[in-house]
Amino acid sequence: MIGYVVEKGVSTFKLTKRITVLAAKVAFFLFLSLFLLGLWVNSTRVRDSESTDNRMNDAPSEEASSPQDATIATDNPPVEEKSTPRAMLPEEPSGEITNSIGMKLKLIPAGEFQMGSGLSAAELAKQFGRDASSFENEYPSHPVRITKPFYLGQHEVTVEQFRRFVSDRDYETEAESDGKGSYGFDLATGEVELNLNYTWLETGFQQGDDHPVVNVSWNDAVAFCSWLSRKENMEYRLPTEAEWEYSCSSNTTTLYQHGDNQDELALEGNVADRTLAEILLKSKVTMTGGIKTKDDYATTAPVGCFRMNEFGVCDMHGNVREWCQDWFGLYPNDSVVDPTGPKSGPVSGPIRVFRGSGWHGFAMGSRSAARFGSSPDNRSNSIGFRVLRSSIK
Ligand SMILES: [Ca+2]
Ligand SMILES: [Ca+2]
Repeated sequence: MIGYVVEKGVSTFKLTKRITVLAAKVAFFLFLSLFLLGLWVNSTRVRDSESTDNRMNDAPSEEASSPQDATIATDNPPVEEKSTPRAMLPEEPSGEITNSIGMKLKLIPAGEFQMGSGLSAAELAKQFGRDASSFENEYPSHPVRITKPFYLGQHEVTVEQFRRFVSDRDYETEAESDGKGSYGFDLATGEVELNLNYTWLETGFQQGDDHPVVNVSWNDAVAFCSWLSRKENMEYRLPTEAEWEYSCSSNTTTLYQHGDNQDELALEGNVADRTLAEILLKSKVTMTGGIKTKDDYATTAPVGCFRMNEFGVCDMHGNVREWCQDWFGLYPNDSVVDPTGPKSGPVSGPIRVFRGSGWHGFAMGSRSAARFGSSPDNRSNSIGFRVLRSSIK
């Protein structure tokens, strides 16, 4: 009985166990089926999602011309990249750039130099046969630090470049607008004449489009810079006197960028030379100064005819004199950083600086340290300008 019961109990136990095992298998199968079904549904959703994203991302490039797709693209913009927009990146300084009017500009590095004459006024007076007082405004020689690189026009502003400004702005130079005209030069007579008919378009001598513009006042030059600044959304201006001398001397301490021999100016600057002297022999005028060598130009030369200096700029010593930004003032006694000159003109009258010599200037005035000044509304057939552009926008 016990055995039966036991047997029966065993039998009952075995039956119960089989049912339990079977139920477990069914449950496991159902669980596995549900699990696999779940995986499949989730996978399908992911695929649908990826497919939709691809369509959204592809739409602008594939159907950019479709207004409808353009709207879709706008409503569902692609994920924004975290990179900085290109326009916001700082501009990489380049050794040379060409601007929107074809003007080449050279990158002038930051640095230090000794501004003013390195020779005493007595030594200069002896060398050039002048009174020492002719050089007194070049002292004291003082250290100047230029802290930022800048772009400087490789050449003086040309007639063609100035014409673009005049045409675009419908601009009238001061020589045209104030009824006084400017200065012309007649090679046949050797005479310089102030005449209403003389303007930047008429100088009395032949000028091509690639010659430096002259008969422009300081005010005209500043107006040109303002026009170019607005046109390119960059800062253009006249160089300060310190920036000009730093660029002209270009790491040299001699009178000229090539050395101290004035007759070698013929290699790197158009000044009053034997070419002009020989032509004037036929006129009533006799030229008593000027270099003994020939630079082959009696009046203005096309810009860039002469060799460039160490900074890559041309015609700093000659061709035309160049307006600078500063009011004319006395030099400081101590070292200065990025000087901009006096805040106003001197007591003797408002005078703006111009630097370098020109086609009828003598070697004395071609020196890197030589200084000149004139009223900002003055104009001359030997004064032009070049521009400076900040290196970073
Ligand atoms: Ca010359
Ligand atoms: Ca010049």
